[in-house]
Amino acid sequence: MARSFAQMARTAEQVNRGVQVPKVAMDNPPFPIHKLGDQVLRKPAKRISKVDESVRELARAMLRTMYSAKGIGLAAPQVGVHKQLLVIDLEPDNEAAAPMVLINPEITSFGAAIDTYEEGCLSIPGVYLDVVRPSVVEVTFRDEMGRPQKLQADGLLARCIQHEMDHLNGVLFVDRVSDELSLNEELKEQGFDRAAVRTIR
Ligand code: K2U
Ligand code: ZN
Repeated sequence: MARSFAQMARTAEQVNRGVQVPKVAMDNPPFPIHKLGDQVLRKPAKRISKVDESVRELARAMLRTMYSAKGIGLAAPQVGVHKQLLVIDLEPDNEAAAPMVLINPEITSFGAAIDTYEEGCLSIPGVYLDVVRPSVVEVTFRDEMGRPQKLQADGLLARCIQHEMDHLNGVLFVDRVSDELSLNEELKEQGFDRAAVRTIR
């Protein structure tokens, strides 16, 4: 049965809009963000087998939670959902820019160059420390409509993708900080338990 123009227009609108939500801070965000020390953050996320409306609804709720916390990225384990789903929006002040939804992301290659960048994390508020990571990454993923995507990222996007993908594997940026003194100092200042860090290398 042929679809009416209105039905086609609605589908097109739905496809284009994907999971866009207003980029505003809410009084009661959909999810609490779990903090360093909570074992929820250390449990690896499972692959998503089917990208359906429930996955898009989860992405919308994560975006509302991320905008409310003034973040530019958020991974599902941070809100206690162990699914391989992350959202990124590098332009949180631009309503016209669509956020990114990465489902079952995999980094297929790292560039040779490395960068140092002062990272923060919505799960470790008040702690900002330098982390060294590759400058460029190539990543494959499914988007919010389940379409396979491949992306080469550099700059802040490459940094954010790596930070969020670590969350999917139960890794936190503080695990990658090499400056022990600053790490101990900042964690103590913010009241976090140093034992909650699982130093890599
Ligand atoms: O906790 C999170 O995963 C959100 C992270 C994402 C991020 C971490 C390091 C570098 C880039 C992104 C941040 O807390 S979002 C806060 C923020 C805002 C602007 C620039 C950098 C970080
Ligand atoms: Zn984080």
